[in-house]
Amino acid sequence: MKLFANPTSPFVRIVRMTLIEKGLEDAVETVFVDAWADDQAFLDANPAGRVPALVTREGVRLPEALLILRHLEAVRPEPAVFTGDAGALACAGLAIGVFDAAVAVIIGRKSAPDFDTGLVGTKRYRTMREGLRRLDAALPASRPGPFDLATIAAVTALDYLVFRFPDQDWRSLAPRIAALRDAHADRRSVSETAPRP
Ligand SMILES: N[C@@H](CCC(=O)N[C@@H](CS)C(=O)NCC(=O)O)C(=O)O
Repeated sequence: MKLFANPTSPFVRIVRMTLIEKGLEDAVETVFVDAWADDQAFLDANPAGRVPALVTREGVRLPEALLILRHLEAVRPEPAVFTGDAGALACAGLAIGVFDAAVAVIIGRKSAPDFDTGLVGTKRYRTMREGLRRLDAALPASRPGPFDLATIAAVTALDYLVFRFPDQDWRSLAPRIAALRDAHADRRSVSETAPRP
C-alpha cells in the first residue's frame, strides 16, 4: 500500500496512528507531499488534492480518512478502531469536527488573511472551542479504555489545536482530554505521529 501524507494533517494522523496500532506500518510506503504542489502521482490517487490518500494493495485509489480507516479495519480487524459503540462514535465525531474546523481556519487564511475574524472563521473558532469542551465532557470517565477511534481522534484534535494555535490554552479548556493524551504520551502511535513543522 502507499499512503500520500504530510507531517501535520490531523486527517493523515488518524490514519498513521491506526496503521501503527494495527501493526500495518511496514505494509505501507508513506510518501509526504505538499498538497498544494499538484504532484501528479498524488493527484492520480486523489483528484481532490487532499491528504490522506491511500493506494491499496489491489491498486484502488482511496481518499478520505474515515474510508481509509474502514478499509484498514477490514485488512487487519484487530485491534479494532471502530468499536461500534454509539457513544464512542459520537466522541470521534466531535473530535473530527474540531480538527476539521481548525484545518478550515488554516486553509482559509491562504486566501483571506483576515479569515479568522470573518463570518466563516468566527464559526470555525466556535466549533473548535465548543466542540472541544463538549468532547471533554462526553469522554467516559473509564478512559483510558480501548485505544479506539474516539481516543485517536481526541488526542489528534487536542494536539492539532496546541500545534496550530499555541497562544490559546486548550489543555485548560479540555483537562480530561489532556490527561488522556498524557496517559498515552509514550505510545508509539502517539509520539511518532505528533504534528511537526
Ligand atoms: N475530508 C478529508 C479532509 C482532508 C483534508 O482536508 N486534508 C487537508 C490537510 S489537513 C488537505 O490536504 N488540504 C489541501 C486542500 O484543501 O486542497 C478527509 O477526511 O480525508
